[in-house]
Amino acid sequence: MKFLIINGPNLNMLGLREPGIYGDRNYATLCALCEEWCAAEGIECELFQSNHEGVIVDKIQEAYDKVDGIVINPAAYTHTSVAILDALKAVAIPTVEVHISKVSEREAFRQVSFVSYYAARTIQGMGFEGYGEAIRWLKGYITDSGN
Ligand code: CA2
Repeated sequence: MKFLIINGPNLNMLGLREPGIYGDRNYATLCALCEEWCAAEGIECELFQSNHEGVIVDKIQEAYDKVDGIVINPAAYTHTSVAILDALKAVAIPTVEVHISKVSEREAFRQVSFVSYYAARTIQGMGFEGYGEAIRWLKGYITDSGN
């Protein structure tokens, strides 16, 4: 089983600012943890980060027929991007949306998610551990549904 883990704009800056919201660990630590969590489940994983909407759309399209599951934190594009939603729908790969912070308790604009219209589950407010929860849950979802 292979997962693609996508992180959107500014997540490469984790740990540098706003530790009260996103914690004090950096993006390299998040990647190492995701690799560990996937390895523990016997899942091959590819990590990808981009600050550009079209590049994320291209990456999702390239995953068609090559990847079994997608874990995505679209960051700010969560709240604006119909293009990322449409790309996920186009490739029809089982997907979990993750947010480090509890977006439902933040500004009104963060409470809108286009990606949620497609994602099988949204995990928020669990910090980095939310990616681990997403990886384990998505494996079970794919296995149980024969996806
Ligand atoms: O809680 C999340 O994971 C978010 O997806 C993170 C995004 C934000 O736009 C979403 O509303 C919620 C922000 C990503 C990174 O932002 C940073 C800000 C300052 C310093 C480092 C990263």
